Amino acid sequence: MKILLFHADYLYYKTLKKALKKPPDPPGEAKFDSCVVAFVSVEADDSKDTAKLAAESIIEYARDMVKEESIVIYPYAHLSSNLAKPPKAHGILTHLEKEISSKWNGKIHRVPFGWYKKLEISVKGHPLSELSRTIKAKQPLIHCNNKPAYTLRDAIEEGCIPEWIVNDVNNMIRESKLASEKIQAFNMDKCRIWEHYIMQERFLRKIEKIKGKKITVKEVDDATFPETILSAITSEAIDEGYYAGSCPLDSYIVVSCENHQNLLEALYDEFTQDKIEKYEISQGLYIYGYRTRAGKLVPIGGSRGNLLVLGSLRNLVKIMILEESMKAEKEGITPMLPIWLAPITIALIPVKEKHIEYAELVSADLARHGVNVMLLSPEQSIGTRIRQAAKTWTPYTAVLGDREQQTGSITVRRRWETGKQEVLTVSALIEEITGTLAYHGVLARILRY
Ligand code: A3S
Repeated sequence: MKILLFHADYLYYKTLKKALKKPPDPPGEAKFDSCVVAFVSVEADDSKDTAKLAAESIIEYARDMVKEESIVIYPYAHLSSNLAKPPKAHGILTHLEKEISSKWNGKIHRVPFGWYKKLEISVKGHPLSELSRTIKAKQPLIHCNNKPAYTLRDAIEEGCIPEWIVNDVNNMIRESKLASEKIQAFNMDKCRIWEHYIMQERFLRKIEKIKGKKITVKEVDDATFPETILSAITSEAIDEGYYAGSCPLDSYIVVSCENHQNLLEALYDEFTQDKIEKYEISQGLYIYGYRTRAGKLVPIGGSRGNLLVLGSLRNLVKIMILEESMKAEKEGITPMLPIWLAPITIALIPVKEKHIEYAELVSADLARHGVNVMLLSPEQSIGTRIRQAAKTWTPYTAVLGDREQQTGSITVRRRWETGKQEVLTVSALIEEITGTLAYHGVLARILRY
């Protein structure tokens, strides 16, 4: 939706002639003294949600910016080349009017739609008296059936979310001070919190009933985990249509039990009547999921040995990696991601400015073979750049200097071989990496890596 906002001394209009065969509004004539005028072009992608956001924006302009009490909505089809068809545009404009009047104590008038009009306007001329706005509805947080679901209602209808969750979320928001504070603090949407407040509570109670004892929830210590890795892993999944929570209050439920599948089936009986599916993603590491009506696999848990982790895909990946790294650290091993899961496989570190060209050649060669490369140019010292690569957990780091450039080689450190480095030809390194990348487990496919 495109909006042109004016703070006017007056506006006068008179409908003269039909612009549509059957204009949905009757003809009219009116004059308004001091008022805010919003010329509005409704665009093809607009929805009632857009109208709601537009209403907020127009009210904010009138109330906070120009302190005006009267608003005039003027249908105006000249601000966009992607207009909504008249019936839809009219529907959205009437909704916009409704939204404004429900939140606005001042006057509101909507100018007739579908007419050629005589128009006179006098704009006040102060710095805020002419503004434009583009309003887009927020990005959806839940995807289902391959297309974004803009509302919880869509998601329920697609079978992505059972209705009780929505009712519980609504009650929770009404009743829980804590929840509403957290929502405000993180500017979170209802959809985003459903998992954390509702699923968690609901599942905890259910698990306690099944197991007959109290369960506590762990908070993930984000400081120990490179957030960049997590976002890279999970954003792909979100695009693919899997719900992967990205709530800053990430917490997860870890249960120690024997028959994971039975427990999950009991927990998810409200989501699916089908069997919970189980996949081995790497040795001894399993992921569980159920299919939505649209056939999408929704990951719900992961396990190693007796340990079952419940939560969003993001949490699953996170906790599995965390558990792995804690185990690794205990054994004195540097924690790392499997090479196929690491968003960036190799960091290239040219020693000096003059080595950048060689580093770019190597980088292009690696990229041609599907290897994700991060090139850290020499603005900082070599030590700083090596630490930077270590922080992002790149499995390989390579320093490129005179010797490498002259011999067409690359000096490689592997994250899992602390203190060691090896000189390799670029093609030998490519062979090593692509050999590992060729193994794509189920999780890799889910995550599209
Ligand atoms: O196109 C003829 C008139 O129908 C209305 N209209 C729209 N308004 C906003 N957004 C859209 N997508 C619209 N599609 C149709 C407008 O009233 C439009 N008329 N020349 C002016 C009237 O003064 C005009 O835009």
